[in-house]
Amino acid sequence: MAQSFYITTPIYYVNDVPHIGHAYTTIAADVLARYKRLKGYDVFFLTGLDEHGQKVQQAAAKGGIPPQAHCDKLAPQFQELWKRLNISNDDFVRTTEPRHKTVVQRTLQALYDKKEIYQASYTGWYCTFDERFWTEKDAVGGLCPDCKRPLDQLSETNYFFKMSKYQHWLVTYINEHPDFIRPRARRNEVLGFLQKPLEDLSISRPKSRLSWGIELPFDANYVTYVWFDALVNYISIPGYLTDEPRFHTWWPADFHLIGKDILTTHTVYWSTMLKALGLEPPKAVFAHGWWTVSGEKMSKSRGNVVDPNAMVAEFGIDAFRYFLLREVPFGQDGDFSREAFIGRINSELANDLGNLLSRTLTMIERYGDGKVPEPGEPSAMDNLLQQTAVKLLGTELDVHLNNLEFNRALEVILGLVQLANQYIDRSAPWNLAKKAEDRGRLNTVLYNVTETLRFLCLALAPFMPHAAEEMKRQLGLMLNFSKPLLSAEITWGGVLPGTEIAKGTALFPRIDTTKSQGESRVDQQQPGTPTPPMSSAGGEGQISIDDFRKVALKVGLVAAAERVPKSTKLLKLQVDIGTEKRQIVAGLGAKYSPEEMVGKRVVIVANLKPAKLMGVESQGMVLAAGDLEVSALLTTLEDVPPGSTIK
Ligand code: ME8
Repeated sequence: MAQSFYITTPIYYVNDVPHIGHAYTTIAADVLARYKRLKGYDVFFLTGLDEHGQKVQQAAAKGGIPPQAHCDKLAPQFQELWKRLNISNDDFVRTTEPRHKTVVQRTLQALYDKKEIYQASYTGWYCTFDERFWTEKDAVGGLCPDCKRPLDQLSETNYFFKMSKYQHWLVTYINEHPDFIRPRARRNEVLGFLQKPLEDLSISRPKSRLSWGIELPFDANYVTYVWFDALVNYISIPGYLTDEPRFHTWWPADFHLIGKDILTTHTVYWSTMLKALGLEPPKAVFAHGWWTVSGEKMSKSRGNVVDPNAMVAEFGIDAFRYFLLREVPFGQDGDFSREAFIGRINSELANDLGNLLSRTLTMIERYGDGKVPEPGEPSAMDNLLQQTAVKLLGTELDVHLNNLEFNRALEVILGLVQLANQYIDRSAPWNLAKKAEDRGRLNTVLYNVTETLRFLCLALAPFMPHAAEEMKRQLGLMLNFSKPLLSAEITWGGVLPGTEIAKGTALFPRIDTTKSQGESRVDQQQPGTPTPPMSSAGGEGQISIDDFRKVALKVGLVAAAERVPKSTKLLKLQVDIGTEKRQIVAGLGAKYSPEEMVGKRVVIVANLKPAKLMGVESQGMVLAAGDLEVSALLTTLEDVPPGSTIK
């Protein structure tokens, strides 16, 4: 029986639509899953959604719909995106499904019966706005570290999991299993965290405070803490307590891939929960780094959230998959910028890989009558190409992918692409074609590059499944990327002479950088001036849809307004944009009084660089009609919630 390989991603909160961060972890897991299938493993690749808890309840309330309806509305956005990105997950969990909820309740009951869970009263610092407790240490000055509002001392009775009693066991386990928490720096971080006493974990929330969750089986006044519910997905879906034989084929999981933000929950909470249940921890938890966007933290309020759908629509699925894993070593933080993305596509995918395929096919058409020729005796140069290709599929890819070094794996693949291009340049087939006595050599060269491309197809298939299929089709190859690789397939000489090629369109067309460079910068405008924020980009004063998308327009609700001292025109507004309050200085004072402005819905540019106007900071711009003087404020026809996107 084939060896099993069980890989998971975090289950993402359905508090908003998916973004590049979610796509990143999911694509990485997909590459590993595809690779392991090629290597003959039985793979179970699980992803899904975390649908309970406060964040989701709040998001639903904001949209004015019940939580389940909210989840049902957002879930397809994740499922469709994964389909679009060619994610090959074997299952998709939604934590509101009965198959998951039942297991959570049975797990809780089992722990309760084993006296691993007890009830106790807890007194702590509570933030009513954020609906959460803070520890004494966090509650500096009696203020919420998140929203800076005053905290209240609150007593609440809850259920606690006896996490503290597993502290010693966990430290020993981590020390004895160096590959359990990866990369190494994250392991040290967890060990550092475990130097302080570990507290018991509150695993319930009173329904009076939070109702959207799985009811505790032993007390109907409470719902389960969202993490105690979510983490269980990793065992509920493969069959824990419902299909034990199946469960044991998959558990312990080979990899939980996560972002570094959820390291403690996955290593400390989860391992101790499993220990209490008498189950083994996962074999490895790998925490990757964090993506910023053009040097800034990605956030809704900054309006710089990268939408994978938009990226794919503009640059293609495989270019997106490639860029994310190529740009940054997995485990380290990375920065996303269009410039870097376009740079990679143009140099590595269009110039190197795409060009290798297209020139090879052109030469086979021209010098081989559209058929792969029969090779002759190899030269030293041929041997180098052959050995490099064989080493890539035979060992290098395996080493790098088992270490989750996606960028190194792509580096060696690209190394082979570049070597093949140099091989063509040095062999100069266009010169060989001129003399009849060089015909044999010409055939050998054409065969060798085609064979190299076959190796590249196989190596690239986990990363860029569509491009690999297309390469295969154009080269006329018989390969099946969803079946385990046969040893004959990773042996040099797999392409059959006489194979008919079918040259098609370019694999990765070059992106026209002159168009992208022509984008206008929006941050040079003065906030508060009612002139349109865009300067023209093209010769005709036109901008592309992409230029326009750079401007994050939002609906804001004016919560307070006052005049800026010594100014007749400037008003200082406090504008609620859903996720936060912004102070915006606007040149509306000649037309509107501060009193008239309060309670108005306004249209604001939310991603404008903050600027000072008469010494007062302005964090955005309010839009109004008018040329030199404001003639009318822009607002919305209906009373939509603050923070609504305008597009
Ligand atoms: O934490 N860069 O869900 P979540 C890289 N439901 N990765 C990012 C990222 C960024 N800027 N932003 C998000 C939760 N991610 C819980 C998980 S699991 C039992 C429960 C990715 O929607 C990364 O994988 O906040 C991170 O760990 C995850 O999304 C958090 O997703």
